This record gives sequence, structure tokens and C-alpha cells, in this order.
Amino acid sequence: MTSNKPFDVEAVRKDFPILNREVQGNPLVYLDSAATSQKPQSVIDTLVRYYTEINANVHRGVHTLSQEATDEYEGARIKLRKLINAKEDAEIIFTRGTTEGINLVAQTFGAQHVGEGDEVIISNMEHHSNVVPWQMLCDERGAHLRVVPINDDGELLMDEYEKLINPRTKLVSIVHLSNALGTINPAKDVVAIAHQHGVPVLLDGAQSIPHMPVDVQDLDCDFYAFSGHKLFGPTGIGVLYGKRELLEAMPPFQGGGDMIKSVTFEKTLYNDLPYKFEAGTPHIAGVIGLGAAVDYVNAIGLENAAAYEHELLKYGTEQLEAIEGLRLIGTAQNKSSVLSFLLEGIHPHDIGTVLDTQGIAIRTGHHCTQPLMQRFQIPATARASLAFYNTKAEIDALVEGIHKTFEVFSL
Ligand code: C6P
Repeated sequence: MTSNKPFDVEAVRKDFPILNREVQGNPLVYLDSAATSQKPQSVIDTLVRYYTEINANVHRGVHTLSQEATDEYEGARIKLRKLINAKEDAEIIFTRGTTEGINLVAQTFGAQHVGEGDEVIISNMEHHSNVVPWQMLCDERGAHLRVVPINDDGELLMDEYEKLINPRTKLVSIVHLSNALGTINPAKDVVAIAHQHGVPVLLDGAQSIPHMPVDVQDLDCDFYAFSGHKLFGPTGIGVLYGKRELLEAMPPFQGGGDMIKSVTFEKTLYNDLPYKFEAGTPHIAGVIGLGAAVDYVNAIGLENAAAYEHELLKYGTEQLEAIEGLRLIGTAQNKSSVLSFLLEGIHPHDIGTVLDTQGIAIRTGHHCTQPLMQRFQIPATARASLAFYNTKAEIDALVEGIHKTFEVFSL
């Protein structure tokens, strides 16, 4: 949804009750939305309403509560289908999050298609959840993991990527927006190149989904995985999108209730999509809460929010670049929402600790991207990550906090 009105960040902030709290005697400055986003009141209210008024299992009961829960659960699936412009509701599979979505593909599609000597392509900037499942699969199958290198700005080397594809390549799995660098990868080109060779592509959308409109049909990706908690929804719920023809051909992920049509001791007939991949009682409250989060971002307008965040990132980059002794890690041309940095002579964990005393929440460490840290020959970074509820005043607080950190460590 687009709007010509200027983005009203103060109004948006009022929707997020946690932003009113204090930390260590200071107003909270929450700059860790890449780890998890804060939740608007409407999502919190939806969770409370679900447990207060509806709570029942889905797809199982003829009674009113169960039918209401099922309607809301399936209603949320429709909202998510529309959010990413998937063709069909059946292509939206509820998972625990991005990690489970990628593992699902590795253990079903991967197990079916990846054999001895085959190859899976990832990149040097992947989160561990888009490294380890493929490594486990390759180890088990005698296959090989191929890694697309990146340049010093943290951009994919697309020529090298194309060179890596060969007849043994069975899947490409690449992050859409890097959690540690902020790089927005040219996902559409990544997909188009792989498709020229008949290779399907999974996009890790954990970070992209809250920061830009995503259209899986336009991207033409084969799988797209994301987490609800980064999209202002609850933890423990996520989505795996897959093209119907691929999902139909894949074996189930887990066995249990709801993923079957009929069971005898001799044979089980599996359920239709998407239920074939949703064994057991799902995270019903999580799904319904995620539906409320989708309503919320639709009302804000992701395009609107992205434009505002872009301004904020530009401002933050300029402010941080002006600080002597600060080095930005991740300087791609096409970036969003992440300011990863190092301060000369100060360990990132110490930066995070000093900032916390001022109420400023950032993440420090390897951000679950150890091979990326190895690429830059650094152990860790300090990472400030933005959402549309952040302000320039909060960037100013970060800058002041960084100066204070230098002061503390120069004593
Ligand atoms: N990154 C961060 O602080 P889960 O944990 O399944 O919701 O998401 C995993 C994941 C996968 N891919 C990317 C690009 C991610 O950023 C994440 C989660 C958080 O950067 C927590 S490690």
C-alpha cells in the first residue's frame, strides 16, 4: 500500500508499547530489530483475544470455537499469501521460522534431488541457518557446498556466481537481505541466472520481509522462507513459500496428525497442500498473531516505511562515517536497515555493554554469520539495526553513545 502522506514516525511509535519503557534509567533506544522486531499493540491484543475468546484446535472440531479458530488460522494464510503475492494459499506453509523453512527444503527437496557429487550453491554472507542445513545434507549425500564470494563492500560477485553453476548444481540458496551487512542482493538476477540452467532457487527472506514489498511471482523464486517475529509478529511462527509443482513433488517433512488423508498400518495417504507439510497442532495463536502483523504493515504501507527507513539509514551512515576510529562493515550500493561497525581498539561486546548502560540496545557478535566474519578477518561487529519505528534522534543517541564508549575506554 502506498501513500503520499509523510511517514508519521511519532504516530507509529505510539503503536509499540515497549518503546515507552526505560532501560537503566534511560529511555529505551531499540536498535536490534534484525534480531527481533517489537510488536504493535494490535498484535498483542490479537494474541490476548485469541486465548481469551477463541482458543481451540484447528481443522479438528465441529464445535464453534474450533471453527472460529480454523477460520482465523486460514484467514491469516490468505493474508500472508497476499503479502508476498503467491499464486495460491496452498503455497503458504506455516513453519516455526526461517530456520525451519530452510531445513524443511533441505530435508525434503534436498534429500530427493541431491546425490553423490552434486552441488548446492550458497554465498559467503549467509546466516548459519542457510549454511548448516546444506552442509548436513551435503555431508550425508557426498555432495559439495559451493560458495559465491563477495567483494569488500559486501556485494555478491555475480560473475563468480554464474561460473559456479554447472550440471551438478541442484539448488541455489541465497539471502535476500544480509542480516550482518545490510546488503540487498539482486535476488531477481540470482533467480534468472539459475533458471537459465534449470536450477531452482530458495531465497532466505528473514530480513527482507519487514523492509520491502516482496512479490514471489515477480522474483520467480522457487522457495522463500521468513520468520514472523521479524515482521512485528510473534516468535515461533514463520512461512515457507514454495511453488506448487515443487511442493507437490516433495515428500513430507514430518509425520503426524493433520498431514494425512488416511492411515492404516500398511499405508498412509498424505494430505493435500499445504497440510502435507504441517504435521501436528500448529502454533495457532502465532499464525493468527502474524495475520494481525500483516494487517499492521499493510496499514503502514511497506513501501512508505522502506522510503522512511532508507532516509534513516542514509542519515545513520553519514553520522557514523564521520566518527574517527569507526569502520563500517557492509558498504554495499544497495543496502537496507543495518549499520554494522567496529571501533578501533574496543571489542564489540564492550561497545554493546557500554551502550546498554545508556538504554541503547544493539547486537554484538558474529550475528550467526561466522564465515562472513572470517571473510572480513574480524571476530565480530557491533550492529545497529533499524525498523520504521526508529528516529533520527535515536541515531543521534547512538552516536553520542559511541563517543561515550571511546571516552570510557580511553581512561
Ligand atoms: N537473524 C539476527 O540477529 P530464525 O532464527 O529462524 O527466526 O531466523 C534465522 C535467520 C535466517 N536468515 C537470516 C538472514 C537471519 O537474519 C536470521 C535470523 C537474527 O540477525 C537472529 S540470529
